[in-house]
Amino acid sequence: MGTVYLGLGSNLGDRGAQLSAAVAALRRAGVQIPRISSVYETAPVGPVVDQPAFLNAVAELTTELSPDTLLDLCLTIEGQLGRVRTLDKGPRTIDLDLLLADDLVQTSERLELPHPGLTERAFVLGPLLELSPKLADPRDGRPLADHLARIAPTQPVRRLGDLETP
Ligand code: PH2
Ligand code: MG
Ligand code: MG
Repeated sequence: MGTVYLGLGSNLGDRGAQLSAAVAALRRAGVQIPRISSVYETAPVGPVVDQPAFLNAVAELTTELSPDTLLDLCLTIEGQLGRVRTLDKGPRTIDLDLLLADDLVQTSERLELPHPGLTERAFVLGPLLELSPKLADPRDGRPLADHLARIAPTQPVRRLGDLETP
């Protein structure tokens, strides 16, 4: 594997500290993170509307780990940072989602790439395109910027600033 884009989200506790802690834990595990987007504050999207606002960011990862092994690592880090899985799509201390892994298109039971929600979520596309504005969807070649332009009017995101990383 080469470049992976990872979505980070938090809407419980010290949201910024948890995003930073996840980045630190990935680096400790040997994952290289050359670039991280700004942090955005975003209103909840999806079926659970009545939950706190999220902080979201996207990190660019360079790793030789396979997507499945990287997913395992992300799940371990989520657990270490106190994530408790209660309500699906509900509040969480930390959420780490594999968004894109090079041009890989895969559908397996535990991992779909690109992330199935990628083109419908401004809280993902905003920070992702900040890092790499020309990215296209490997499933159909369509620029991801076209999707962001379509959904941005109904999903405002607010750029806060840089993530504090040690
Ligand atoms: N994550 C979800 C559901 N809804 N909304 C925002 N704004 N940010 C998220 O990270 C988020 C969400 C499920 O993973
Ligand atoms: Mg998610
Ligand atoms: Mg997730």
